Amino acid sequence: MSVLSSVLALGCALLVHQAASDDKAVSYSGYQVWTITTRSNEESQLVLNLRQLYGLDVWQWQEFQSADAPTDLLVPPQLIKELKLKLNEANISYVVKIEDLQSDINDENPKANSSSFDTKAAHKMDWISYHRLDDIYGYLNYLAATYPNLVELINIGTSYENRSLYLVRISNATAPDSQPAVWIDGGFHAREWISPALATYIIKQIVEEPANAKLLNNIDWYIMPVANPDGYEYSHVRSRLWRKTRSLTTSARCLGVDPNRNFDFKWGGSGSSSNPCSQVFKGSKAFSEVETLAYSKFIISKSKQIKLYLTLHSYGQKLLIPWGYNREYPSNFADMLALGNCAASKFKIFKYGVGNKVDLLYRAAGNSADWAKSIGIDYVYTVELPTRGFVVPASSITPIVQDFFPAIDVFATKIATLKV
Ligand code: 0X9
Ligand code: ZN
Repeated sequence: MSVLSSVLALGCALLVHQAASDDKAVSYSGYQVWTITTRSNEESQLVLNLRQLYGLDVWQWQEFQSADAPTDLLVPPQLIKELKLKLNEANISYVVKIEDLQSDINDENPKANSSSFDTKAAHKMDWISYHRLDDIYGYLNYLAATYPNLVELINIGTSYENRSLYLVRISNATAPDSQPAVWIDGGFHAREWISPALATYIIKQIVEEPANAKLLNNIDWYIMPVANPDGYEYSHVRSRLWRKTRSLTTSARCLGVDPNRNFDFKWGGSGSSSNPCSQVFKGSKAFSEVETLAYSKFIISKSKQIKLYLTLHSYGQKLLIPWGYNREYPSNFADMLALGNCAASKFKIFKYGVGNKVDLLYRAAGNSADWAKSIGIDYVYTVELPTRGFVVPASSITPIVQDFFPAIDVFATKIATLKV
């Protein structure tokens, strides 16, 4: 094992985060996010050592790029002084990206619940605020009831904490499973609130905007806006930075599995951890989580049809192509890259990087997109949306989702030509 990979393994294993007491939300008062820019392998190594030493939550980093590679770190108030000193000593530059995370959290969602005052509205969904699961499911229900010939609400199972796992099928086909299909999900990682917002926006555009009717020609859409509902709700009411599921583990202190390390392809490899307290905990076995198991069973049941798989995450402004377990490329990589570049060329406000997951980020064995590719889906992408962190003012939702939507047309045009 190289020095780098042994440090990485340790770094992942030692990640710590705040636990919420039963009734109170976790406070991030005084917490900062720093962007550290390393200019050499030595500097990257030092930052990795610091991550490991202090058990820091890393929000974003690149494993194999040393030149000017930014790392975003969450710095607890009690470590600010010491870490500053360490970085200054090593002559490593950094900027404070977020001065006080709690004030960002307080300002993030000012209109929350405001639409619920309108008791006559058929649903409470909009794209000027982040919504709780009830509002999102209420909207899916509303669509299924209002457009019964187009939208079917599908319950694929129940979460660990007993919430329904819902997705919608949008199709105007008369014969079932006769045409190519697109899969889109959001809300894998609980704290990445922009992703359910985009998934629901895409649903709205396809179902409710007559100008987009062409997207229904020859394509079935399967869209699951909240793949990890327990984590999503927990991130709303208890701990804004929650990422994982909420299942019990062998550690009484640390709950939850990273759903994006829990899939049955190269499960347990690099970039995942066997420590339940880690943010990238792989779980006790592949598909240990009821959510990932139900999700995988449904996708397998449609695997002949599904030609495009998009899993929406934040953040990083990137369109990522498998494999992610190792620095390797599937046989149709060039084809996926060409389509990805074509889709990304539609973005006007945000410039996305398009490329292999490990080249642009890091290794992450057991991730869902690798699994989707491994079962034979042709075009597979992980989207890292263009936010500046996990906590993003709700006023940013509209520009981000509107900028993204034209890419859907590019993907659809390609997929509609494929044979089932
Ligand atoms: O680490 C992840 O699961 C994804 N990033 S996130 O910040 N949304 O958690 C990235 C998964 C992409 N796959 C690889 N980098 N291998
Ligand atoms: Zn994510």
